Amino acid sequence: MSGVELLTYLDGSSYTAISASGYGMSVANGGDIDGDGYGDLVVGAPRFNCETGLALLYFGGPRGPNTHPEIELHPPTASGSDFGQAVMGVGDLNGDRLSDLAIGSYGGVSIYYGRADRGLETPDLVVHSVDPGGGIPELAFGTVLGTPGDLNGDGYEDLIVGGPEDGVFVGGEPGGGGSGRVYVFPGSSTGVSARPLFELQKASDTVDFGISITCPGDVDGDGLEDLVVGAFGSFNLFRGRRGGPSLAPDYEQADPDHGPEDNFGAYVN
Ligand SMILES: [Ca+2]
Ligand SMILES: [Ca+2]
Ligand SMILES: [Ca+2]
Repeated sequence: MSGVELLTYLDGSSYTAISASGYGMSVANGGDIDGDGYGDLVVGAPRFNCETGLALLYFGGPRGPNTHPEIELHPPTASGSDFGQAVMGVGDLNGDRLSDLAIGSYGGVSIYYGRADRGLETPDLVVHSVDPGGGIPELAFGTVLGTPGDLNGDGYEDLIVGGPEDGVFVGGEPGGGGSGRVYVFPGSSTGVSARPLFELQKASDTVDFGISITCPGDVDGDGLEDLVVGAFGSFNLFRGRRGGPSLAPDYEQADPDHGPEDNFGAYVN
């Protein structure tokens, strides 16, 4: 079944087929990926083909996006499962004025630098938090992607990736939630590196740190964009800085009246 057929099903009766593919579980403003002046749309279908996953690109135009996707993005080797679990227009990572795209899987994030010719079928690189097979759990690395932001003020947007179930498992076993990890891959004239340059720190008792990530702009007025990371029961603010963002939170807000079970912080935007 192709992505085009997925959309055809939207007009018919096979809702189950769409539901099973997970089409629409993630959607994002891709920015202007091909530089034609129209914003472009990306949609994930992470359950497609037994959770191999798929992402679909719809280019904008004078009458809005086409009803059929122009490009199907399939997971490359070593991208992990559930490709499209997270999709995000991550701004301009390599400074060529074309918006770039990140597609997250369980265990890797595929990076596509925008191209005027729309030749985006193959990612430019797949980033990981650690060397694949390095023995450190990265079960959920890539399942959360931050909105675009330039945290170090060098003019390149930076890639922010969450792995909320990574790290030490709460209760000592998988399934109880992880302490969570968040990584920053700074943009540059050559794009991002295959491994993160920064790992953000959080309080030791945090559960699912990185379950939500957003760059709300410059919240403290110092001219540098800042980062907000949600966890179950709290959110943390990391101020942007020249050379690299704050690695420890500058501000932490816990839900004053409720515990983590109320999911305070599970969504920030
Ligand atoms: Ca466009
Ligand atoms: Ca770019
Ligand atoms: Ca930057």
